[in-house]
Amino acid sequence: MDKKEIIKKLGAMRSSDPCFGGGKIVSSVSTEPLDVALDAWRLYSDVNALDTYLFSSAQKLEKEVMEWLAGMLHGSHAAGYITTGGTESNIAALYAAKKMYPGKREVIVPDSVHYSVLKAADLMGLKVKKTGLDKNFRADVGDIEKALSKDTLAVVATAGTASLGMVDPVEEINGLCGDVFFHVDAAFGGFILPFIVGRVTDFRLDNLDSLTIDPHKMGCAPIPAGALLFRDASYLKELTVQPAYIPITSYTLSGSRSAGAVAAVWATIRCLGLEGYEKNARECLRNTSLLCRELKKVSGAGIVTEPDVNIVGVRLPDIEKTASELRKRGWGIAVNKELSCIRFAVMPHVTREVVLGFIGELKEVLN
Ligand code: 0PR
Repeated sequence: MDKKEIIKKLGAMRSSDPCFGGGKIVSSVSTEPLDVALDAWRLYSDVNALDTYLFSSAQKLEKEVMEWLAGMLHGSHAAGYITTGGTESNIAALYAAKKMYPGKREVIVPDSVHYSVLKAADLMGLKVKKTGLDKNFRADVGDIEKALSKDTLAVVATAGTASLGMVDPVEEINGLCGDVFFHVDAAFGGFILPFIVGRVTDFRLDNLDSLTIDPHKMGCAPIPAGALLFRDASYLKELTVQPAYIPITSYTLSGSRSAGAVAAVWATIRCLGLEGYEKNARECLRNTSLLCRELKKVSGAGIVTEPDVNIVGVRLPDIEKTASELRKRGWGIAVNKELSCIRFAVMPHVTREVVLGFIGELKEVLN
């Protein structure tokens, strides 16, 4: 095939699926990446971030990204690396915990934990102790306290749950974690919570060991780009391997890593800056409140609970049928079978107009 034909074919394939710019994808926690990030990616597309002895500029970019994230998360000594996403970060966090406390085997997780944490425990042969949620779907702290034992390796809390956008009471959980590894999964909430006054979900928590935050979600970077931060660099030492045949020191879970992803995150952060992220967060939270308010006015519809961040569990009458009608109208939505609601993520491409458009079409479908 010649090059033009290849691209034409790909263009046709791609256009058969929806795009974020169209606004109607409301079930996804991704968004449209910036052009500058795609240019940055191309510049580093042939670079393996693992080969630090060859490509020191990629290492420098990654260091700068981590310093920037550490600054936003109040981790004056925090250190970490760019991963492929929340799943890898959560696995690597528990791997570090296991290395640090080799004799312990139990991981305490509230019911709303992301399935990647269960995957991580399974991979490492750790025992999962599930704990309950309160009436607002946040972790029940009393339950966690009861579950702690001399065999507890780690406690995982979530700052922005995947289904309902809830933030576990991490300050109280922090108080229980003096002797155990404490990981916060802020894969989704990490770029929103720093801008909500009064919320402390970062390294100001004195027992916090590690934190997941995903540039490829509210960080607006192209996929794949997650990040894992530890309280300080000593945790990375636990993970370090030094192969004899090549002069690298690797503490990452993956071997070869895309420096394109690193450059794209660097470019996105440089372009948006803290101010850009704050503006995004405010706008997304404003549109989340608008969505919740408007839903309550639609007969038979509503929300599962008031969310802490910009993910809403939307209740609809006759959910499967209503969801199917909305899909026919081009809405990219996903039904949460467990809670009988749809997961609505109010991402930056989900503007005020999109929210009001959704409400308008929902009313038409229900009439
Ligand atoms: N932790 C939390 C709190 C998450 O929400 C997610 C992502 C992860 C960890 C795992 O992150 P990665 O997907 O980057 O490994 N949760 C999304 C979800 O389950 C994954 C996703 C992403 C699903 C885009 C759909 C989608 O369109 O909703």
